[in-house]
Amino acid sequence: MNWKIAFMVGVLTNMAISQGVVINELMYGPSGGEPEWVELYNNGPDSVNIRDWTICNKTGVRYFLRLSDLYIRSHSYLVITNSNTFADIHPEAVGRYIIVSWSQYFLVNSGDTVALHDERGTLVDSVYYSPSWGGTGGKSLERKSASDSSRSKQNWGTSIDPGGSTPGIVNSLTPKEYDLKLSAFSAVYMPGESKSVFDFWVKNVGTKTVPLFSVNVIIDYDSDSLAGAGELVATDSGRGLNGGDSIRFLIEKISANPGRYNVIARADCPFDQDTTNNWMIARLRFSYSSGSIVVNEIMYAPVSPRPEGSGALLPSIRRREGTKA
Ligand SMILES: [Ca+2]
Ligand SMILES: [Ca+2]
Repeated sequence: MNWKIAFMVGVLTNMAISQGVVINELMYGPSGGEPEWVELYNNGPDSVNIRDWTICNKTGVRYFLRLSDLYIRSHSYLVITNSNTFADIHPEAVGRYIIVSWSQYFLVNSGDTVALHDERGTLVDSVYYSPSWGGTGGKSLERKSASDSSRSKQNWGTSIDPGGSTPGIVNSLTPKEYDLKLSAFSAVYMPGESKSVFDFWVKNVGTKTVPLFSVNVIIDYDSDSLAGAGELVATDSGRGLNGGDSIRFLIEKISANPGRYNVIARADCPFDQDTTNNWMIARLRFSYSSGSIVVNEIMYAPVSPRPEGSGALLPSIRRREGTKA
């Protein structure tokens, strides 16, 4: 079965420990024939065997998750539901869920308890939710931080995922660890100097420092919205961008083809967890005030206070010595 492949590869040498598994997301009020489900997340460093673990609601009736070995790998998810119709609605979660034969209405919509016990009957995690926490309107109730308390209302909320829930994947309310974002972009062509100037900001909206990333400027000469041969006109890179910080790139390109084209600026980091916000499009504008406009300096302006010139954040931006009158 698919889930065995997904959860057992390479983890058989680990001891079963209960630390780290949390109740991470609840679909207690589904719509459109979707079954109720509970998402578990292993927040610990080791794989966890959930053999003989149980789940219960406020009735206290415990349902076994699994009577044989089943490992949840570190930083992985497992969804528990009671019907395979779950896979019809969430095909993306196939291989990340198991069936537990709880009653049709396991999670009461007006509020309930969900508790997880290990094979010795020790409580692993529990949640006492109510609709005031979120999770109504056919959307799931998501935990924001696996490390913060499962019993704090502030740590939960309604999923903001476009699909209304995130079974088997990171929660939409959980701050991403690695997420670069293009936050502003303009492109100007100056015929008098036969050059284009691309001016854009990259912001780290994740929580962790991005050690290295690249930026690319693409002029879409043939208007197919793709980076074709010869359309990548400039590249650069940045280092050590802390969470919450921004950095400005000011790149000049001599002899870029004049014309009215769309220009794409893009930031690339191999472990970016949301690449939908990594690029922006600008229209290449013309400026005829040659000689009066000067690109003079790079501005590096982190949002959070830090000493300038600390060395962690100096990208190789092309700079031009200005001749401002
Ligand atoms: Ca999720
Ligand atoms: Ca991103």
